[in-house]
Amino acid sequence: MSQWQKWLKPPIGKLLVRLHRWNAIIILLLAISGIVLSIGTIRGDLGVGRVWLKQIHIWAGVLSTVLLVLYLPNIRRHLKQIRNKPNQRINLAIVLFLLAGWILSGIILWQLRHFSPRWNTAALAVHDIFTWVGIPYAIYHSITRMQWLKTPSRRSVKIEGAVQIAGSPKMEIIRPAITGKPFYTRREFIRWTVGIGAIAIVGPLFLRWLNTNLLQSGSSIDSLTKADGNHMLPAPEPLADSVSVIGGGSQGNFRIYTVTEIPSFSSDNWTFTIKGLVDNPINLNWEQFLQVKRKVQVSDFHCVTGWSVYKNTWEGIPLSALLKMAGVQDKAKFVKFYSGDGVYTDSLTMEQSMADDIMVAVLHDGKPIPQDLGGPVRLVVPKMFTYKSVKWLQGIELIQQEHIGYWEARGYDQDAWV
Ligand SMILES: Nc1nc2c(c(=O)[nH]1)N[C@H]1C(S)=C(S)[C@@H](COP(=O)(O)O)O[C@H]1N2
Ligand SMILES: [Mo]
Repeated sequence: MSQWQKWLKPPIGKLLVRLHRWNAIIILLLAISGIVLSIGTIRGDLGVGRVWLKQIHIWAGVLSTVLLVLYLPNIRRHLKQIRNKPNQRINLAIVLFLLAGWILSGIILWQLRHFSPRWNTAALAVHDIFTWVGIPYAIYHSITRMQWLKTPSRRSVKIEGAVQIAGSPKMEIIRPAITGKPFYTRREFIRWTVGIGAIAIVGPLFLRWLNTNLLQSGSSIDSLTKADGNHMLPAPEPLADSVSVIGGGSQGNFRIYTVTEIPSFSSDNWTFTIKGLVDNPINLNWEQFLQVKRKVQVSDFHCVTGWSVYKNTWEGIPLSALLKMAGVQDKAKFVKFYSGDGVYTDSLTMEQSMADDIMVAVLHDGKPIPQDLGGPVRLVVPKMFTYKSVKWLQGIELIQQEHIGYWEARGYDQDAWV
């Protein structure tokens, strides 16, 4: 066998060690990139790095799939090797189960346009839950398997009943050799400590996450409404359809995204502007804005990262009505949207902007949109991924040249149709 062949076809033991090491490195890379990606509040700091990080995460996932594929043909021999080691068998089962869940849900999220929003939402939930369980498990596994933990505990069994020999530095009596079996070995002790410690730390965080992201929907918006930092007076009077929440109440949970600090607004200085290639530029204060006729619609909300919120009852001004008020000139080819955060923008073509379900929304399920969800006023573009749905909308400009939006400039697809 040449060196090359030897490298490609190592003895099973060596192969498993090698796969194990690579798997550990890649899981670490996936954990770090995935956790950073999932933190909504640092999106702005990451900028274009977010899109890069997502690509790294995806390709690390592909690599981890390749490792699994290289491993699987050897599984029978591996099982034979560990047939008398129940802990290792349990560990193997857990690891394979975790990898399968991460890989399958990851593929759906990666190719989300080929799956329905329901599949995407389910895949994201699986991906997240597996991470909440799997990463603490991986940490537990790596701590409890560390070599320095292994050696003394093994030794302690061997020297049971022995007397320490003076001048033998490596000998160490872990517990006095009184009689019979110890209650636990040092290794078991550490395993339990690490395990219980991990559950004590991660458990409450996980439950909180579960509660805000998967379980309650209406009530989490209620708490956002209570904590709302906007001061918009008077409060908008909901229409009858909003009061009765004709959509029955939204289903699912918004993840709060922003690329800046979350801004807050007051009716004292809030304005809404339409400018650019229009015959009647518009500049409304809050009270005037509330005079404009509103409508109610029910629509779904799909983020390109995989989560959705269904059956939102939005009340607001149809974009087409506002554009009509402003008198769009023929020269105008694109509609540009400005967020009051001073950073986020996006745009639609003139033709796209005519869709009658695009709304400049003021109420969600009969209540003012809270600050965290883009209130007092946000854009809603139901048929497109919601990076188009600009939060804290304060300005619209009619322009001739195409404008590339915040996320599109950082790598999101120009084509945002769901
Ligand atoms: N001003 C502003 N608008 C924004 C964003 C943002 O970061 N800033 N994120 C967009 C993205 S990617 C999504 S999915 C939705 C999320 O809305 P939510 O934070 O209300 O859930 O807002 C969109 N509009
Ligand atoms: Mo998004």
